Amino acid sequence: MVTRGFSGRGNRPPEVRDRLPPGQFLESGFPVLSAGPTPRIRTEDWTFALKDGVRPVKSWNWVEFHALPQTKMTRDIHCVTTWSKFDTFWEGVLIDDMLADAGIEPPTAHTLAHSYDGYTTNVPTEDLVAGKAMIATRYAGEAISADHGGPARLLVPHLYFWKSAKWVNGLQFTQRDELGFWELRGYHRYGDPWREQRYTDD
Ligand SMILES: Nc1nc2c(c(=O)[nH]1)N[C@H]1C(S)=C(S)[C@@H](COP(=O)(O)O)O[C@H]1N2
Ligand SMILES: [Mo]
Repeated sequence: MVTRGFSGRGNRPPEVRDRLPPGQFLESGFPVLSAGPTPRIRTEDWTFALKDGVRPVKSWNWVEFHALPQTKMTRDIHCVTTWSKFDTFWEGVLIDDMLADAGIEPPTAHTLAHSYDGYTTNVPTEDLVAGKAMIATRYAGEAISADHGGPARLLVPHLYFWKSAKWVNGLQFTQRDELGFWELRGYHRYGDPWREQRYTDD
């Protein structure tokens, strides 16, 4: 009997309670949540593009991307469907290191992430920098599986997990805060789990 009895509601040890945002429960598995079918992208076909509005800034193929500094991150993640998972371990490239390689400072305060399945999600640029977010290519020591967003997914662990776009293939800096797929469908534009910002007006 270690965490089993604590995975639902009720008695939780303080070390679990203090790490669970309001309305969340502790999940030990790793549920898959996708709005549509899983795209299968071969790494030799994969590219990632940075854009300032419509202007291309820089793009990387798989090999070029792996020549960038690689960073490890262990973080708790929180899905708006109320599961949280502790200590998930990711490896990839910090957005900071992509910007450095592109030789730019973030040009705007708003960013829209784009994915191979047409999914988008908006994140304030400041939530992507200063070591807060990465483009992850590995999970738990292995290549990220296609279901979980491989070859590469955005990881913004301090926001609800819908912000962590799977099959990500670009970041676009935008002049205004342009809403993404779920944000246009009633989910909160920011999505802070600690403030329980699930839906538009929360
Ligand atoms: N491209 C893309 N990214 C996505 C989604 C999606 O449908 N397409 N679903 C989001 C949602 S709602 C969640 S909760 C997480 C789920 O990630 P997982 O399937 O690895 O648990 O991915 C997010 N990223
Ligand atoms: Mo979700």
